[in-house]
Amino acid sequence: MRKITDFTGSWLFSKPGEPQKSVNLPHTWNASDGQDGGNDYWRGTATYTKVFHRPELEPDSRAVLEFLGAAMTADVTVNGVHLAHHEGGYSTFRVDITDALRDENTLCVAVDNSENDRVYPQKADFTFYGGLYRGVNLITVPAEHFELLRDGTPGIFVTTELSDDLKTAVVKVETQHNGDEVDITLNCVTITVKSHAEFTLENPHLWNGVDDPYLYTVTARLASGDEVSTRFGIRKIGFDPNLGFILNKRPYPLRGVSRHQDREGLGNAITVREHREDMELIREIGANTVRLAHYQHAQEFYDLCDEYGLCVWAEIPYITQHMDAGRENTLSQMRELITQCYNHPSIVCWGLSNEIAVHGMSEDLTENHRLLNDLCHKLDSTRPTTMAHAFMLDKDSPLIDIADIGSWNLYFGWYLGELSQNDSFLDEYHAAHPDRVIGFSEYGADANPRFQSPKPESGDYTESYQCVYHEHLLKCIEERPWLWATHVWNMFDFAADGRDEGGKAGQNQKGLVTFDRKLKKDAFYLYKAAWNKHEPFVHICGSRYADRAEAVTEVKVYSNLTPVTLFVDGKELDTKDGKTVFTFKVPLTGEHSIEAKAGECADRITVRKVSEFNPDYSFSRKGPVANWFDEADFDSSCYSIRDTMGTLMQNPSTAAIVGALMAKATASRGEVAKSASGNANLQKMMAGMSLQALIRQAGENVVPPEAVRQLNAALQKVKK
Ligand code: GCB
Repeated sequence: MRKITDFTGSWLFSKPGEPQKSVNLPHTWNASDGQDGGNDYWRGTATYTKVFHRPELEPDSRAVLEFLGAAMTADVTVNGVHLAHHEGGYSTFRVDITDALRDENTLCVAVDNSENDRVYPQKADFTFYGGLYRGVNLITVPAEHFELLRDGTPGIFVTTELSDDLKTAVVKVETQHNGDEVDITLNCVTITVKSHAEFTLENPHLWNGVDDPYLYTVTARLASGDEVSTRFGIRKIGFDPNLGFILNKRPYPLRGVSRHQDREGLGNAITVREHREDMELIREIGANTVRLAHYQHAQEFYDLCDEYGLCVWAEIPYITQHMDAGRENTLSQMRELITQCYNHPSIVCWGLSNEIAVHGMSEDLTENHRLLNDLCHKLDSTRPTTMAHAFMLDKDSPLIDIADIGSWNLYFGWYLGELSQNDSFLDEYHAAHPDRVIGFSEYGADANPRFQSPKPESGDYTESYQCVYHEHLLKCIEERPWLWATHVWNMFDFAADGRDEGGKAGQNQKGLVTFDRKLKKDAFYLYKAAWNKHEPFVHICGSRYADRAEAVTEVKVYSNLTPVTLFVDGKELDTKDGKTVFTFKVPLTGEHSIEAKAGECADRITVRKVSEFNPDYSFSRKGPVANWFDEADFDSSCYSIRDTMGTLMQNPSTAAIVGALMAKATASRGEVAKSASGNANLQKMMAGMSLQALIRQAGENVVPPEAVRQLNAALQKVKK
């Protein structure tokens, strides 16, 4: 019989330069990243040691260790014998340790998250935690058993084929084992075969997304008693350039969010509790899809997606920068992802890479994608491949045609450009490529809920601008049902060690929910109002914007009900009909209680009239950024940062000044700055923007206020 022993307890952890300590798994040595600006972001090799007795084994039984996540590479040694080396921090791998066992055993796992040139990810906007951050199990199986070692296989694979009228399903079950025959059981029918069985189901109960995510279970059993089982779903998926995503023959636009797995204080060492909590929040917002970025997530999470009917974009961390030495690693991470996740009905596509061409194209990069794409098709003929492209990728790049369907990461209205450019980009691309299936794989804006503004602007990190941004983007995606999937970047704030901006070091704050999952930002309720059809609610934005200097303030209400009535100090102010967003103007005289009511639901905030804007609400006003200049700094007969990039690049002197700035920005941060130098599309777009707007969007850490002042002074020396 198969026996699984939990190996998460009683490990000794040792990291160079620190005394050994006892730890339990899951564990990462980077747990506090994101809270201290990455000062504690140590990357290197640490070891986990565990002593254990020989497990009870029948003759010819095997003992196999299962690692559910060792970031990023691991070397496994038992009693001094090196048994395995694994590269890739997000997948399961298993090691047969039988022949190295003694009565008392010492297991030692050296785990390494240091920089190298072959294991992805090496360059990306998230923290590369190190550690044994998921579970470890000891599995013992009889001599005759299902395969365990090859790519972390489940040993059983289910492929379903559903007839066009959705009335008949053929369920094909394949098993991997070393026995002579196997009993495969589905719906109380058992078929004995060498390894493959087929079942035909009439009127199958379909897996129908969030409406009815029905799951079947199939079990396979060998004469030795070794048994595996898996859940699966019966569904038909389709992708159409004009209709978008199709589930069981009906258009079913995928609208949802992306998720990184980490959590404040825990890093990536999370448990089922955190997975469930994340899923509850994603369900509350009413999403029907989740992009599990930018790597393989825990099996528990794909299981939850199966159970709740979310369609999943699954991907490997082939991201930002192609490495010539990394080809084998992309292939092995993809092989593991597909092998380990094949049976999840929630997964609808395999993501080959993310913004991989931002540092330029190469033969090797293209070839790597072809190989990956072929591998996906070979391992799975039922799901398409996709890629997330950065907006500046050449629209005719040969890369675009490699994957079956495409998707774009667009940040107009945040990193650069205007909100409306999201709409025009998508429309122009759709018109130019009517046969391509197009998705919107990322869009978002950072918000620190401490920051508030009556006049939200791109780049101000306010919760208020995040709302303005997402109101526009929600409309944009609602008007384009042909987008096969859209994913907000991101559902949760996450650790990004390289960042220090918006009042928080080490975090990307594009989440709709904070890193600790304790605070839902106002924009969370915008999507909840648009997508959640089951839980009536009303939400008043700006509860954290209590002190208001304006005489008449705007109060926005998000609700999935209509009409919404606003009461000020108990008196009815106005009632609005509409959908999702309800905007009211409220005159302020002192302290007011503002209440919104819709149906049975109500929400209340308190605001106060103050004489001056409360500087605590502003990130930029803390420093001199908002008041960089007096009018005296601008002589209109000379160049200045108010000129467009196009104008500045035409004059050799000002072009040289701007060129030097771009070089500096490139050195410090930003894919946009990096790729701008060699990218014609991007340069064209930037030509129409003022240098001041570009700098504001790049952020203070890229171009600090003093540098902006010096830059403007230098430009002012050049006569027009
Ligand atoms: C992107 C990346 C993602 C980043 C995001 C951002 O395009 O794909 O990994 O976190 O932008 O917030 O800048």
